[in-house]
Parts: sequence; C-alpha cells; structure tokens
Amino acid sequence: IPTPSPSDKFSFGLWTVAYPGRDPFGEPTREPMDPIYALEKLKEIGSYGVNFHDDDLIPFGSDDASRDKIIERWKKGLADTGLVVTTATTNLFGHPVFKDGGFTSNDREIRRFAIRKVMRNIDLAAELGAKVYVCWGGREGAESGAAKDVAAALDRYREAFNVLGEFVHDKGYDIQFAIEPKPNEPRGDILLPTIGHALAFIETLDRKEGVGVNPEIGHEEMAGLNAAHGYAQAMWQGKLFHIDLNGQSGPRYDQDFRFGAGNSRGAFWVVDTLLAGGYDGPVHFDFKTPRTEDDNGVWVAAEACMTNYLILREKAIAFRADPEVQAALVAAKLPELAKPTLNEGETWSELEASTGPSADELAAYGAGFEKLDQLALEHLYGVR
Ligand code: XYL
Repeated sequence: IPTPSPSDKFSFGLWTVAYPGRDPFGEPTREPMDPIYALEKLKEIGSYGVNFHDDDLIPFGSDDASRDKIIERWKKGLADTGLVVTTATTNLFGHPVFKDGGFTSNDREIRRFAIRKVMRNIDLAAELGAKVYVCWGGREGAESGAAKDVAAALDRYREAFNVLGEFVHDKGYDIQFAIEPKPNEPRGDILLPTIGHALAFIETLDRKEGVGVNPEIGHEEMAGLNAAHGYAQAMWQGKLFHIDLNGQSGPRYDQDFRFGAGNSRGAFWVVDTLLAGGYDGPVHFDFKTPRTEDDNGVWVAAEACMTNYLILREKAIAFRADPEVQAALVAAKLPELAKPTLNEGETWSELEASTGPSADELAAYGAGFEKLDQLALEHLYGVR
C-alpha cells in the first residue's frame, strides 16, 4: 500500500474531517472536532495542507477578541504540525442570512454583507499564505422560476468578483480565485452549475486572469457529466486552479464519498487526466465520512482518499507505460488526433479544392476503442 509524502501535496478541508454527520434527516452522530486535533491527525496521516472556511475555524458572529484568540491558536497549530494552508474559502451558505444567496441575494444589503465577509477572510487567508481562494456559491440559486432574475443575478455575481479582484490586486495579495460549480443542493438549482458555465462566466470578468475553477468530481457527476472531461477542458483553458476530489455514484444527492469510492472508473480517468495535463496544485479532498462512522472511521476514510489517489496514480502511470497500451493508442489513432487537420499554411480554399477518400472508404475501419478501454480496465482491476 503506497504512503503519502509532502511532495504529493495532499490537502483536506477542515470541514471534511470535522463533518459531524448532520444530514437533512438526522442529528450529528459525532462530537464537534477541535481544529487543532484535526491538524494533528491530518499531519499524522500524511497530509501536506489544509483548507478552511472562515466559519469552520471561527464561529459565525465571534467578537474580535475571541476571533484573535482562535487565530493565534490556529497559527500555533500550523507551526507545530508544519501543515500548509494551501487554500481558504468563505461560508456564504450556513447562516440564515444567506438563505437566498450571498453575492446574488435579491437583498442588496445581504450582498454587501457577503462581500465584506469574503474580504475579511481573504485578509486572513493571505496572512496564512493561502494561494487559492475557493468560491462555492452554494446558495446562489433558486427553487422557483420568478424568484431569481438570472441575468441580473449574473450581473451581481460578476460585480462581486470584479470587486474582489480589485481588492486582491490593491492589497497586493498573491491569491487566485477558484470558482466551484455545483448543479443543485442545497438550492433547487444553483447558478454556475457546471465547469462549462463557470469557464464562460469567468471570461466576462475584469480580472479574469486571476479567476479559475475548482471542479469537484461529485458535483460534475451529479449533473451526469464526465468529470475527467471537465478537468481536461479546464486545464486546456489554463483555468484549473484547484481540485476537489471525492466519490459519487451517479446523479443523485451530493454523496461526498471518500476519493476512489463510488465511480472508481471515473476516478481513474480523473487521475490520468490530471497527470496528462501536468496539474501541480494541491491534491485536495472534499469528502464527508458517512454518519455511520466514529472518529476512527473519519481517519480511515481520510487516509483512504490519499491511498486511493496513490493507487490510481500508479495504475494510470503503468497504463500509459504499457507497450500494449501504446500500440493500442496508435491503432486507435490517438497520435493522429494530435495532428492539425489542415497542412501547415493550407487555406480553406485549398482544403475545399482538395479530394480524399470517399465517405464509404473512410467509414470502413474499426476504432479500436474497446481494446484500449479493456486494457485500461485490466490495469484498474489489477490484473496487469
Ligand atoms: C459543498 C462544497 C463545499 C466547497 C467549499 O458541496 O463542496 O464544501 O468545497 O465551500
């Protein structure tokens, strides 16, 4: 069984390991977790970094003196464990004030409150050295049609990112934003529901170079999408600033299984895609241990996220290095896809005037994809 090392850059959300097991139908099954205990255990299992929402660490509404005390203790915990704050984020979904969203609430004062809350935590994130600021707009959405003017809400969403981009720039912070798409839950429908929506939205921002995406496997799969394809496109557009790895079994509620559970074949292709694209940011897990487990189960699940990543990484590397796979890739014309369709310097009119084989002649081939995919499955199933 492979073991993690700091160079793997594994990181966890504080809220992931500290999830006490509350769900819409039941009370928490685990005790609240002390953040310092979380740091110590993360260190013990081999994590490199940690990520937190403001409210994970500092209870909403804490006065300045208590806030300062909590931050001092957190800093000491970080120094003692050597864990790196890779990322931070804002909770704009928990308190009732955000019931209709933060940046896109119909209520203007709530929008102003939300942006102030984010700025305050970006100051802390910068102080702690975070390089990525995740923005998951969990409550930005609606349950019914007329409740949200989507165009106006997108104007306000853009306005919020423009203000925050200005803020980070003026303060001289070395921080990039990563928008996290999700199709639904907790809202009936959430704005920026997929990677594609988020990428298109980012193009409208004033400081778009500082904004990318933080795709979560489960969120894409909730929308019935191929997460690996989404990660690939985000990298292709230079926008994969952060990742949330976890497990999901098809389009249903947000299961947040440990990485590698749920759709394990999809997980294999996500890892293969990240390696192919050269993703080198934190390998971050956003999972929730099922409420059936006790504290021990939480750490079993957390460690398993890293173990499963390392196993899949080994398998993906072995798959790509296998001579049979390399031959199958050639047979399946993958190298040909990498070749431009037009010759160098060729114009559309030259293409138009050119001739080639007939459609029937061109159609007379087998793609060889089944062979290729079977090789992948044999690697994944551990028989190669
Ligand atoms: C919930 C989301 C959040 C974000 C951070 O589905 O995954 O935990 O990752 O706000």
